[in-house]
Amino acid sequence: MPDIPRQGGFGPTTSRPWSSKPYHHPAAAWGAARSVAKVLIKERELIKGSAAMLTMNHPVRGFDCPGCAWPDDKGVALDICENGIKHVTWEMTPKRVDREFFASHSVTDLATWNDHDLEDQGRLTEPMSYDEATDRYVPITWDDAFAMVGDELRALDTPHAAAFYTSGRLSNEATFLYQLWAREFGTNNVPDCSNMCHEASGRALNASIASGKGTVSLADWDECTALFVLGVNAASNAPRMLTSLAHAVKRGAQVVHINPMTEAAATRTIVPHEIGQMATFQATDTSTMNVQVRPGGDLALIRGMAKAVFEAEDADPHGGALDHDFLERFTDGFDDYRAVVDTVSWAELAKQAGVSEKQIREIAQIYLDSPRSIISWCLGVTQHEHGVDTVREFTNLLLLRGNIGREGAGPSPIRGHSNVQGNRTCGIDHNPSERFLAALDAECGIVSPRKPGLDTVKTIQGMNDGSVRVFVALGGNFVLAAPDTKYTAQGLRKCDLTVQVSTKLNRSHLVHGRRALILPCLGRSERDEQETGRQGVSCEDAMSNVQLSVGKKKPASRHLRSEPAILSGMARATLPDSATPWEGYVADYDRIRDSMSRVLPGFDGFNDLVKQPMGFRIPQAARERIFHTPSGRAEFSHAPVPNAIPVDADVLVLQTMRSHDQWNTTIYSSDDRYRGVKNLRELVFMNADDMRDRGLSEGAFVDIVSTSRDGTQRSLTHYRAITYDLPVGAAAGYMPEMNALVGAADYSTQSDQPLMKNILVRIVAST
Ligand SMILES: Nc1nc2c(c(=O)[nH]1)N[C@H]1C(S)=C(S)[C@@H](COP(=O)(O)OP(=O)(O)OC[C@H]3O[C@@H](n4cnc5c(=O)[nH]c(N)nc54)[C@H](O)[C@@H]3O)O[C@H]1N2
Ligand SMILES: Nc1nc2c(c(=O)[nH]1)N[C@H]1C(S)=C(S)[C@@H](COP(=O)(O)OP(=O)(O)OC[C@H]3O[C@@H](n4cnc5c(=O)[nH]c(N)nc54)[C@H](O)[C@@H]3O)O[C@H]1N2
Ligand SMILES: [Mo]
Repeated sequence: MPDIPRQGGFGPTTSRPWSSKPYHHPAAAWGAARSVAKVLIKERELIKGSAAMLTMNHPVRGFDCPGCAWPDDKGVALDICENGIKHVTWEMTPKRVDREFFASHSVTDLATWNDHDLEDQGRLTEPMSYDEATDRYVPITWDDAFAMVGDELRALDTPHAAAFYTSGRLSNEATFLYQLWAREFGTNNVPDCSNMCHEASGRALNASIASGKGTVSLADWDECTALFVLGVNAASNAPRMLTSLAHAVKRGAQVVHINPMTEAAATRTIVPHEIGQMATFQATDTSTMNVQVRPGGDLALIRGMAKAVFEAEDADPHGGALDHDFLERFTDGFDDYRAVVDTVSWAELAKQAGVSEKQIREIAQIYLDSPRSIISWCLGVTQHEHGVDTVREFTNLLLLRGNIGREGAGPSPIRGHSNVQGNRTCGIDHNPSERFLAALDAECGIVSPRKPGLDTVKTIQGMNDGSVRVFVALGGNFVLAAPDTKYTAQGLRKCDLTVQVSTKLNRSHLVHGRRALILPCLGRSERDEQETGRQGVSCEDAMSNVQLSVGKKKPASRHLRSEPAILSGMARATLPDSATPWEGYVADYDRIRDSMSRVLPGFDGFNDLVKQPMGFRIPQAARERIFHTPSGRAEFSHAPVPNAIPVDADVLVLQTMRSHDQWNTTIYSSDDRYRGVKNLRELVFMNADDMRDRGLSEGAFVDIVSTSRDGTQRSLTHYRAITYDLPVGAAAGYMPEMNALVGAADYSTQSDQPLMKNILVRIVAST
């Protein structure tokens, strides 16, 4: 056992005592305001930061918030939130990581620092390359850096020995150049964070309605009469959604939260934009019902709702339980779906969902009483083995009552990174469609490879078996974000070259290949000047709106380059004879957009559309009830109800999630406000009965041992057990620390997503 018990996890080191007590205040209230003031002061950015905030998400002059993908609200003058402000301030910090910093710290030394302290050093300022002799990063010119990338890539036996990762922050324009570079070079190896995030949603929706995206807009959220929200911690991870939830409850809509944990957004909020509410401490409810489902039990619960719909139909065939006209005209596979619903008993559904038949019937009644319903979800649904089947079950339920392709109704996944959806739209897809590749080839005069590429999980395998030799990352923090931290690190260390295009120092710079580059780029809030003047880039939010984003701030260093410029430099060095106008694209991003307008469906007139206030919404056939599936209809799926209950009684299902005070691998503090925890991240939340069964008192040290599908075991020791209102058999803790417990073999066979919400563990008192 360590002398001083660790408490910080990957957050800042703290010797303050930890504490845990239930949070009783409405979400987003003064706690949020106080926390914003604290971060602004800490970063000494109070004045500048506040001024910048006024242009964030502004319909004409602003830059897009680099935080989450929730859409901007036209009706709100200042559409910002606590976590967006924290996030952009973190980017705008006046602190700098310069060549003197790297000269005075070896990589071995930096590797002992905690993750918070690495990022907290500030913004990267110039390109650096790893020098083995001194174990330090040393300055390198941009041209030499590009040449190194080009040399290493051209030396590979096959283009498939390179992988090009992206985290979902890259603008649409940069994305288009990135995938073009990879494909012109000859590979579809473009793994992305979406492989760990909403891959399941994309696959399911594509199979059901031939569109990988949700079909609803914010206007639909304002029109719906019932909202079912599954597996999202909105108050922390999509705080602007609180406004929509509060407005829905106020207008009399039903808002049902389905989650093993009753999160803060499932209670009440002080609507962030309503200053009057803030001043008078008036809270609005954000929920009309909360349901604590068993981890992985969502499919069973939704199927139970479908069963109740069929029973209502049988009891009164003219009562309108089913939308016969819609089913007849627009769907395929209804009879088989009815059959799979009929075969499963209420007892089995209730057992698998961990929710009583009575309560499932109550939720179903809300659905039956609602003329317009939306189902919305995030990682609590996707990061499970049966994520695809579960999202398809949402569509099944929606189809029964014609809740797709009309106002106020439809599926609405909550995306993660601010442009993760746009990345996919613009070609980051390891398994691209022939339609996309043909259009790309026609526009760019290349011959794209047709062989499917590697996703995140397969890239890590490839690094480890030696088939992937060069790894390029546009943003993100791969080594911590990916599963099986040790195995991922081992893979990265085997590479010939690792390239990280980043804004801040992070762990992925320290766990590197034989040769390594850190290439610093402009952040979204910064001015991007090229040959023809100031450039803007675009992003797509979770509801398919594409908007221009123009940075205003002076760049953190004069050596920084924009992501398009860095990509173009690397591409030219890799493909010296390429006919692609790499330099021309960078001189004027309108030219990138012109090319994109000819490749991407719905992007005709891209340059004009994107410059309108609030941009434009990508047209979507499924929204108009046109389904480009093989049958030409929306497809019912017929998956059996999966078993969600571990075979061994002493095994708990552990989910790994974010605290309130973190952005994925960036951890601002070791507090988790809405869950009432302070100064502690190395914890595991457990049900009181599960604690008692194991003889654990509050805060006791425990070891957590996971057993992978391949039988291997991984463990974390000296975590603190904290009682929490979770279903018996469920446990929860924080990512990215707990990626150490996710085995390389533990990914969904349906989505290839790592099972980050479904780790089978045994928890025992530490010795
Ligand atoms: N401030 C902030 N904002 C963010 C991020 C951030 O780190 N910080 N990250 C961004 C990214 S990339 C993403 S993908 C999103 C993530 O947004 P979330 O999906 O909210 O992320 P998590 O913190 O992983 O929370 C998962 C939620 O699912 C619930 N859950 C777990 N298992 C189940 C289950 O079996 N069924 C159901 N119904 N629920 C379950 C958990 O209790 C928890 O409430 O947020 C984005 N926004
Ligand atoms: N166990 C577990 N693991 C998870 C998850 C989970 O729920 N549980 N969630 C998964 C999910 S949903 C996701 S999306 C991934 C997130 O995985 P990633 O996207 O890989 O990780 P981030 O922490 O978002 O990346 C942060 C880094 O991005 C860089 N950065 C910031 N801004 C910019 C910019 O403008 N440009 C560039 N080039 N770089 C920038 C900074 O250097 C910063 O250190 O993690 C996944 N991992
Ligand atoms: Mo994500």
